[in-house]
Amino acid sequence: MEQHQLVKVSKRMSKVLRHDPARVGLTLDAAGWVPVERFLTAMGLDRPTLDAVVAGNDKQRFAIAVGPDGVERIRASQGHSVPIELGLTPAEPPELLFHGTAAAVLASIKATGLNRGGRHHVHLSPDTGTARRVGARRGGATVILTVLAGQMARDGHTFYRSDNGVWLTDEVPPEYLRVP
Ligand code: HQG
Repeated sequence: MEQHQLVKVSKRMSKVLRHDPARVGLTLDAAGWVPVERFLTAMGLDRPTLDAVVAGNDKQRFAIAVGPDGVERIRASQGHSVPIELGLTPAEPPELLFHGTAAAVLASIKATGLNRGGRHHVHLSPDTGTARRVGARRGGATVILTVLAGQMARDGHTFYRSDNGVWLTDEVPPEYLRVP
């Protein structure tokens, strides 16, 4: 299957596993997992396609794991809006993290900080290149904000790192943002 087709499947999988499992008749367990067999049937996918999407994904968005019951399950590693508990353990962030976004929302972010919106957390990138790619999804001019993550952690804010290396926190108040 060609790369652009795999990207299309990946987007459809993200939609179902993060936001709307019911659209294909699925329910996620409390940690966001669904049995692979059931997922394939509900999505109308074959296993080689699923494996190609999971293995070839530029951001490793999906995780497959075998549970204690021997059943293989899949979930999205981050980005959910449905109420699931990823079960991540708090982690010590690097001193600086980054957030790429649209220049158009800069004034609002300066005023209220970074909010999680419809997702469970604010998503932060470990490097500016990643942040730039995240911000570019919005189209138009992009800005990269620097987040004083080390200082936030010392002040009592909790950080998590998803299985695919995205840093997550509840909010970033404006005083911890350095804006270009
Ligand atoms: C913005 C993708 C105005 C925020 C990415 C962002 C990431 C504010 C948007 C993951 C604001 C939310 C998440 C405020 C935040 N005023 N705008 N006070 N606070 N915003 O998509 O971080 O490719 O929910 O800057 O790579 O862009 O899907 O978050 O622009 O990891 O795997 O509100 O999604 O991953 O947008 O992206 P999003 P995000 P995938």
